[in-house]
Amino acid sequence: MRTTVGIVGGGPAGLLLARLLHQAGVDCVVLESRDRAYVEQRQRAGILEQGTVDVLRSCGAGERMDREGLVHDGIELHFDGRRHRVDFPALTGGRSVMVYAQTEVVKDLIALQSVEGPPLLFEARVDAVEGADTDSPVIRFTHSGREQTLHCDYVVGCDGFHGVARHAIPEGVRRTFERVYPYSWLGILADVAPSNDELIYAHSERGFALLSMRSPTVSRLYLQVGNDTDPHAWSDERIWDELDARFALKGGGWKLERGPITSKSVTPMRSFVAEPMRYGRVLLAGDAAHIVPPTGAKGLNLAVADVVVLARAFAHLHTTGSTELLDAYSDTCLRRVWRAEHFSYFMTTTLHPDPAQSPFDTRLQIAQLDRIASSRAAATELAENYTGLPIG
Ligand code: RFL
Ligand code: PHB
Repeated sequence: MRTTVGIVGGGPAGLLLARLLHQAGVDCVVLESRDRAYVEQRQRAGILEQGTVDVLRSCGAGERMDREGLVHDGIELHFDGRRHRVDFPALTGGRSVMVYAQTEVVKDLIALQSVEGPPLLFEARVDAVEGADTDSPVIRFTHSGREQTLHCDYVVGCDGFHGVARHAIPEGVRRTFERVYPYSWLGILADVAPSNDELIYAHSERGFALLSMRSPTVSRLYLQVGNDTDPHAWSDERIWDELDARFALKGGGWKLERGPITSKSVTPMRSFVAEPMRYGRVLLAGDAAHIVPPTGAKGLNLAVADVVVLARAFAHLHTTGSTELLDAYSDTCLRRVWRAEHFSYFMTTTLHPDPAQSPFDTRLQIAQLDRIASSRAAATELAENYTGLPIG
């Protein structure tokens, strides 16, 4: 088997890259280790930046998103028993975000690809990427119990944080930067209408809580918990009681509605960057190259920005024969990646009490949140980052 661009991983990064390359007339093949149902049901991100929405629309994957997605013009912050709304369009010259789950983006991209191509193989586990520093790197994978080889002009690793492609970059070349946080998120899905029209990010001395949603009838909520928490050690009642306590406002005025909980899971929080994002003819995109803690809602959006830059670079190579944009790929992406790393770190450390922190640290967090609530400049900084900086 031979192709121009071999794509390892059929998550949002791999699927969108395949779509953009297909439209640019560049051959590619996607190899995904899991089956289709698993990939379509993996619960993850919920917030699409304006730029992500624009890309999905322009590549023909925006029809259901525009019908079912919910445009959000702001978020609420709860802290010190108070609430404050951050108005995105007013602070950013009209930008907003869309609530449309990653599961739905993935379903839409797979549906398009299964009709129009390019080839997408499920249950094709990549074992190794070899020859990054040659003109023809190869992907070794196992499909239907048979070991196979895909010869490529370029390989793109879109295989997430636990993928294998990153290891094609030699140890001596690769630098990694990492921070692990002393808390995790317990996430639930509940069959109940969201109790607020917009997301609520809540700081409290009991820990962080987030109210999000998947649809007008399904709520998605998160609680800060200790690392290594067993989600099933938390009864439904304990989860709702704890959410109530963390969202509580002085003087009341807002109520969290309860409903049947249909899923519980725990996600650790990590910041991670691998540099460079390219070595020879192997390139990395999305979570394969960088992870952010989910508090800034940036992970999926960064993956989309990477593949937009990459697809442009391959299209440029295809039409002009020049590798100029490919050569600039890593530097172009890393600038945006580090901005998002900083924002995600800022949101995380401002909103989560560290279990080891002192009352002094808690007062500093409240002072920072109060600054966002009282200064247009501070609120604008949050709104610009949250709605997303321009791609490329
Ligand atoms: P993915 O989605 O991990 O996809 C990688 C794919 O590669 C496959 N794979 C392999 N295939 C073949 N051979 C191998 N050896 C392979 N190894 C792995 C995997 O099966 C998988 O299908 O990475 P990608 O495409 O880079 O996409 C990144 C996003 O999934 C991720 O950044 C976001 O989900 C992060 N994230 C959020 N991002 C946002 O932008 N907004 C949010 O609101 C948001 N909320 C979240 C999140 C992530 C969360 N979790 C669970 C980590 C909330 C949570 C709770
Ligand atoms: C989600 O809906 O899953 C979600 C929303 C905002 C975040 C993280 C996750 O910051």
